Amino acid sequence: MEQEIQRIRENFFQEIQQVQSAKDVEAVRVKYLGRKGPVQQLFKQLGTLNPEDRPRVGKLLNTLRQELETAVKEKQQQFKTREKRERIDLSLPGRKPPVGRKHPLTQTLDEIKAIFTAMGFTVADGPEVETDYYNFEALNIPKNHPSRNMQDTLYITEDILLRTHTSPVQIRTMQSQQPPVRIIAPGRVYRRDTPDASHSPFFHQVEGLCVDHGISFADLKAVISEFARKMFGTDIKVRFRPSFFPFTEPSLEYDFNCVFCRGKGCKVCKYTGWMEISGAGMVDPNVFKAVGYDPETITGYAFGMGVDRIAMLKFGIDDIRLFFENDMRFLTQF
Ligand code: 2U9
Repeated sequence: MEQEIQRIRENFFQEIQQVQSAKDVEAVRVKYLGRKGPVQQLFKQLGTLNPEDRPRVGKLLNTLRQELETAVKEKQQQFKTREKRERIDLSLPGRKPPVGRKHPLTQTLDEIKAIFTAMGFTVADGPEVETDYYNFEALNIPKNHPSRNMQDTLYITEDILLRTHTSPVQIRTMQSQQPPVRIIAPGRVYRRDTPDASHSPFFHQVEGLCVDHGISFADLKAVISEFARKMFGTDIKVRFRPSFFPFTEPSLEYDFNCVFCRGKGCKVCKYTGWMEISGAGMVDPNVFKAVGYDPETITGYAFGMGVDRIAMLKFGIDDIRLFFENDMRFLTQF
């Protein structure tokens, strides 16, 4: 019987070392320690031994059963701990939910709005589908002006179109209130353009308008210069050049120092040291007449700027189409 006990011990420990799960451990326990298992069968045979051998063999059998039961318990505990660990490890840090972010154009527009509202402007809004009257006629743009032709403007009907600038918002605002007016009009505008690195059939503008008694060209230059400093840093320089727009007289175009070389000259600014930003001017008297303001008693200035262009300069982006392709590899950089 001693050889049989040793054989059972060796077979059991060989099998228990191979188990891969709590289920395997239970199968080995039932096989060796169950009612029909070899250990139980040997206990039943104790009665057939000589009386003087029974105590010694019984002790050996009890020792065998304890060894096997201890080994089964240890294995069961191992798998219980591992399962628990695999199930929930409360010591792990929480999973941070992905946080969204504002689009670079929205970030830029928010900053432009903050700069101008700090200077006393309010934000005005208006329809993107406009009439020929509000988009051109009221802005002193004559019927035969090139910007009105089908090459540049997206018409819906003969006199309904997608606005080419946010100027109609200024007209609507002046129709709805007497001076003073101090607004910025941000929004999406549409041009019949073939998309390329610097053109898009739709883009984003902010136009400004300030109308009151005694508004001068100096006020316009001051507000544009302050915007440049707030947006691109206090060391930025601004340049004003004569220009022409049907809705302003006199008109100018304004340039900022190149934000990359700060005016020294580089590839981005084509070694001029300057970046063209947009246009502005004193509101043309015909525009005031169109809205019922008296050009003899009030004056005002207006300016425009392309948000996409400002954002491209601010973030160093060289292709306007990147704003609209929703590529998360691009958008998650801002
Ligand atoms: C009213 C009167 C005058 C708005 C102005 C510009 C000059 C200008 C550019 C903005 C980006 C064209 O698309 S763009 O490149 N705009 O250069 N805009 S003056 O003048 C107004 C507006 C409204 C009633």
